[in-house]
Amino acid sequence: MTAAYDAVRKVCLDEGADAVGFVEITRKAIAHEVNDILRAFGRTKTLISIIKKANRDSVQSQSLPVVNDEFIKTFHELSKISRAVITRLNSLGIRGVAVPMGFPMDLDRWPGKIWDVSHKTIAIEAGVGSMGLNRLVIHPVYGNTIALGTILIDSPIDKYDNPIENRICINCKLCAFVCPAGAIDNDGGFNFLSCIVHNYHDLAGGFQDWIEGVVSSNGIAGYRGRYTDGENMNKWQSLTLGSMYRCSYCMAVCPAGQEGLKDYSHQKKDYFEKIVMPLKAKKENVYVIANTTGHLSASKNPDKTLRFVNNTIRPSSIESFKRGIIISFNRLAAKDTKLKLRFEFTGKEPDAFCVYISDAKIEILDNIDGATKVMADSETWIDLLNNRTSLISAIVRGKLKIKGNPLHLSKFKRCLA
Ligand code: B12
Repeated sequence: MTAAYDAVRKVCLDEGADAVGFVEITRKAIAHEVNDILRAFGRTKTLISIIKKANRDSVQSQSLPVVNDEFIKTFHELSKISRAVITRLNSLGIRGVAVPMGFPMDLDRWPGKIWDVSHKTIAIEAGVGSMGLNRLVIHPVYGNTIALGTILIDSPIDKYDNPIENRICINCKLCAFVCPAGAIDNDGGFNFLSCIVHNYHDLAGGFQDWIEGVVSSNGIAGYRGRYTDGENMNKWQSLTLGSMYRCSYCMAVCPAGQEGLKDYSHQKKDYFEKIVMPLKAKKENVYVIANTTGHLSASKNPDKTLRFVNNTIRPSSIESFKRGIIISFNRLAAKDTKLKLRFEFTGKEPDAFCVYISDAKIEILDNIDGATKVMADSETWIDLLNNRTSLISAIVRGKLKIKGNPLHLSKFKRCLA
C-alpha cells in the first residue's frame, strides 16, 4: 500500500510536530545508514523526519538547569508525539517504529556508531533544515533550537521531500566564538572530542574517566583532592535525571532562521551583549584533555577554570580504531609532524588502510607511497591500544611486524589525544 503524503503529514502535524519531511529508504544519500535503519526496523520503506521546537529563550538562558530542563522536556515531547503518530498510522494499516532522540543508544558498539539513525542526515534529506557551521540542523523558521526525531514506517509514500537548496546558516561564526572548548572551527571543522569531554562531562563523555578516577584515588583524601563536592553532586544529578549538558552555547547563540533573525538582524550589538557575552564570560569549569586545541582555547578565556580529564575513548575493534583516529587526532600535538603509515590487519578483523598526517591534518587513504608498514593481528592490536599487551610482547609472539622506521609508531601515538 502506498500512503498519501498529505495524509501522513497531517497526522504528524495534528499530533504536535512542528515540521515534517519524508525520505525514501532507497535514497543514495542515506545508503551508508541503511543497515542500521533496517536493524532498527527491518520493514522500513520511508523515513519520516519530525521536529519539535524548543523554547529559544530557555536554551539561551545562562542557567544550565533552565536549559537542560528545556532539552529534557522537548525530547520527551517529541518521543510522545512520535508514539502518538505511530498509533494513528497503525489504525490506517501502516506499521512503524520511532528511533530514540538520543539516549538510549547501543553502547555495546561503543566507541563505534552507537546510534541507529543520524537524525541530522535524515532531516537534511527531508528538507526540514540545513546544516549550520555549528553542525546543528537549522530550520528556516525556528532556527536550530529544535529536537530532531525519525519515524521508520513500512509504507512507501506517494511523494518525497528533497534537501533545501539555500543554506540557512548566516556564517556569523558566533557559535565558534562562544564555544568554551574550541570545538567549532571558523572554517567548518568540528572537534568531536573537545565537545564531548566538556559538554558531556556528566554524561557519556566523562563517565569512564570518573570511574577510573574513583578506582585509582588514594583513599578518601585522594578522591577529594581530585573532585570537588559540586562535581560529585553534578554527577548525581546527571545520573538521576539524564541529559545534564554543561553547555549548548553553539545552539543558544545561533541567530539563523526567521525567528532568531528578528532578534539579531537590526540589533547585532544588543544581541551580542545580551545573548552571546554572558555565555562567553560565564564563570565555570571547562573540562579539557591536556595539550589539545580544547585546552588551548579554554586557557585563553580568563573566565573559565580548567579541569583536566583523560581521553577514555579506547577502540574495541579495528573499525572503531579507524574512526577513533579521526576523533582523537590532536592537531596541536601534530602541528610539526609529517607521517605516512600503512596498517595491515589480519585475523578476526582483516583490514588495510593508510594514515597520512601533514600540516596538522589527518587523512585515511587506501594507498600511499613510502609509508611505514604496520602488520598486526587485529585482536593483538586492540589489546595493545588498551594496554593489555606490550609492543615487545606482540613482536616476540609474531603478532606484529613493522616494516620501516619503528619510531613512526610512537610518533603516531603522540598525534592522538
Ligand atoms: C553523536 C552526537 C553528538 C556528538 C557529536 C556531534 C556531531 N556533530 O555529530 C556530541 C556528543 C559532540 C554531541 C553534542 C551535541 N548534540 Co548531539 N547528537 C549526536 C547523535 C547521537 C548523532 C549525531 C550524528 O548523526 N552524527 C553524524 C553526522 C551527521 O554528524 P557530523 O556532524 O557530520 O559528524 C560528526 C560525527 O559523526 C562525529 N563522529 C564520528 N565518528 C564518531 C564515533 C563516535 C563514537 C561518536 C560518538 C561520534 C562520531 O564526528 C563527526 C565530525 O565531527 C544525534 C542523535 C541521533 N541519533 O542522530 C544527536 C544530535 C545531533 N545532537 C543534538 C544536540 C542538540 C546536541 C547538543 C546541542 C547537545 C547540547 N545540549 O549541548 C551538542 C551540540 C554539539 C554540536 N555543535 O554538534 C541534536 C541536534 C539538533 C539539531 N538542531 O541539529 C541531535 C540530532 C539530537 C536530537 N534528537 O535532536 N552530539
